[in-house]
Amino acid sequence: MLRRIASLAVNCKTENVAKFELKMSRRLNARRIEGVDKNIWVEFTQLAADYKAVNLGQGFPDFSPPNYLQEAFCKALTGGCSMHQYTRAFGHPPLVKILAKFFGMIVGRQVDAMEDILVTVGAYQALFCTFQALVDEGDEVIIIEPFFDCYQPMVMMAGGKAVYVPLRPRAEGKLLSSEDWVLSTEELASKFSQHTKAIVINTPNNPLGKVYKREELQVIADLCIKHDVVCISDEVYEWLTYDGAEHVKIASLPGMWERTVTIGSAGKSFSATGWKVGWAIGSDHILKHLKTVHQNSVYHCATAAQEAVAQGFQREYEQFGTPESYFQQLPDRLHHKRRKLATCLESVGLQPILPEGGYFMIADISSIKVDLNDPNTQNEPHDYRFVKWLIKEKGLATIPVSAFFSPEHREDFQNYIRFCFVKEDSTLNAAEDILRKWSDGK
Ligand code: IK2
Repeated sequence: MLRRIASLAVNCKTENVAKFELKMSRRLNARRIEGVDKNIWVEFTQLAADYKAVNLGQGFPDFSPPNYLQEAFCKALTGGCSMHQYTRAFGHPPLVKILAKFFGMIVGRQVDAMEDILVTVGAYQALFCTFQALVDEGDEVIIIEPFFDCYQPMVMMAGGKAVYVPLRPRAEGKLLSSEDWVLSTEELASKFSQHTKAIVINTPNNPLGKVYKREELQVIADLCIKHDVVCISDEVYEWLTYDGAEHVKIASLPGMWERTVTIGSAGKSFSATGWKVGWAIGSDHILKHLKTVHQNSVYHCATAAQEAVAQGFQREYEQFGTPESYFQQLPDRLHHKRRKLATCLESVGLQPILPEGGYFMIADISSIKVDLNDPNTQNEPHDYRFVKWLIKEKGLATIPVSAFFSPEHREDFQNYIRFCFVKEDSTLNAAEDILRKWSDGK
């Protein structure tokens, strides 16, 4: 009897679900999310977890933030009632004050803590607020390829049209450094039109590691000024440059502060990606529009995490330019890991492109011959199939680089995969082991 009742209940539930689905089958989803449902991080992070692969895929450190920052978070948590309640909607006052001081020092101008800064849930939300606030139906946004994959769906969801311009290898033959990937000034200029609202740059770049030189930024700045275009500058890896490469903020070039939104991430700055504290900085006449999106969506970010990041920046401000600064220690530590990974890749016949900055290194896989006859992946780009094979057969997770290109140019860039080197040496050693055994045919 009991079993019959249970079975009736299940049938009844199934019928209700079916009816509900039938009723809503006209169109449940909004049109603006069509075509943006696939996400590289969702797909490959899951695959890496399913196969318990050594993970050089997603860009997060597998080590902890500096002790002083962890202590600051613990102190914030025990710091009384206010740390557990809402704080100022556009950014916790101690955080916006120190960000204004810090970035004012770097761009060489007065930054207004209350007007020119918005604290967000990671750089991701800063990007989302920027596109939603500035891009209208029919506006064009120039995106430089390769690009962090979320720019394109965010432009689309705002009703805009992405217009792509690729960084291209400077010359045929061996490409040893991200420095060899350059923009053609003529090609870039040809992309600006009366519909262009904004251009997105990312320096140091994910996935290539390119750090734009002052002269390259000046070309972009001149075009922005000429065509009255906003520059969205994603600088989440700003402290991570190697071999003397200099990170330049485009907002610091003449005439650019007024038209630039600079985006940053405490997650990347302090190796605390799970805290999800980010920001947008720019002139108040732009920032006020981002705040409108923020107040109508997220409104407040986590108070204690902001307090700890504020303490972190306070310490960095005091130690700036000294060996005690984490912004100096982290790139020193990563410099060694970058060399270690490059040497390993070269020794197994993968040609790495040495990044000038950031967390990642891409490598050419065109000389690697493996049997990729998995019928489930036949229609996918070569690098997707290769990465899936590497995860499933060898237990090593990386990311296909064609995911960072537009559909128009994806085909030309199917021979690279991306490795993340912000990992413990033990993780890099485990990856090296896998690659060596594979290359030795074991
Ligand atoms: N902008 C860029 C260029 C990023 O790389 C990221 C984080 N990327 O991490 C995923 C990966 O590439 O493996 C963000 C913005 C977002 O930063 P946040 O974590 O602060 O939201």
